[in-house]
Amino acid sequence: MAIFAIVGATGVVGTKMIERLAESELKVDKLYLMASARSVGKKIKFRDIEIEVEELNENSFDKDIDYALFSAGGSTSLEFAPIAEKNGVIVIDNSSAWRMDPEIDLIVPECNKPTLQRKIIANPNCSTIQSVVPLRPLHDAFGLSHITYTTYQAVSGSGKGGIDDLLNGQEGIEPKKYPHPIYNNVLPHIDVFLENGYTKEEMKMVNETKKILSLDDSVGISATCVRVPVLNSHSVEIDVEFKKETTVEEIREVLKNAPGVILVDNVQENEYPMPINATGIDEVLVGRIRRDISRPNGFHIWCVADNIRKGAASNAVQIAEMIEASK
Ligand code: 2RA
Repeated sequence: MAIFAIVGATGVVGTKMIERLAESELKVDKLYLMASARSVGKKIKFRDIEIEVEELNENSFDKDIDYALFSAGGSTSLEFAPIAEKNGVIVIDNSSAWRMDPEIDLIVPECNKPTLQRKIIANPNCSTIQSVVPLRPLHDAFGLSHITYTTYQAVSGSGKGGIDDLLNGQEGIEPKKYPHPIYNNVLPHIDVFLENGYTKEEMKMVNETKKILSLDDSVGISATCVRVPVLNSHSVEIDVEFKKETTVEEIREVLKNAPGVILVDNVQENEYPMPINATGIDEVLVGRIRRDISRPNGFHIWCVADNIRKGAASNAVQIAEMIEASK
């Protein structure tokens, strides 16, 4: 039995957190829904009850809350997660604010376990989560030596603004969220550009992968992140090199038995992972596994996952499920 709060309850991810928590087998004694002042009073259904959204403020965590799932942006997390933590709440935070703090656990339940050194746990970036789920067992089996990611990210990753830009773009309406139209277009630009020429999203993939899989600096990682005109579910091409020699068959065998992975790899029947098949499920779909023809021990792996479920809401709920199961 546990008492939950969802902070940012009316956003795209917050709404999915409510839905995913309702699906969970967790016993939820009570759920508080918190958001900014403009959503106060809104009623949202959770299981068979209606809950009124309340305003998030510094007294919100005076109540007896066990877990607070945050998806309200970095500045809200920086301000309110420590207040919740001080009140004994386990915070599972979907923003990037805490992810690279050395005292903070960055958790994908299929890959690593929280130490709970602090009561704030970070939920990784969506495209990182779906990539490390298949990479964890492959690293354990063959040892990663190099990774190059190329992503094809859906507009739902930008929240309602991204979805609106794609749908409005079909009607010829100018974009508001993105600097260019996303309808009938592709943007090699996610989050802000940094001094090294990479975007923040690309560096999130690099740094978070290292932290989650405890990789040392001998493992080179690079990423190119691209926004595509797809409503939901991100696709990632993982170009990977292993330390140990292996084969496509051995990689398939590992992934067939990997937690959180569904192998969809039968090109003779045109079967491979696609966003339309990943949306609505928590598993990461993996396929198109092939040996790189240009170098030894290099392979290509295509993976697709629902960025709002496994890439955000479901991963957060699974972290709570993991902690509850360990009690
Ligand atoms: C995106 N990674 O897809 C972000 C969402 N966290 O833009």
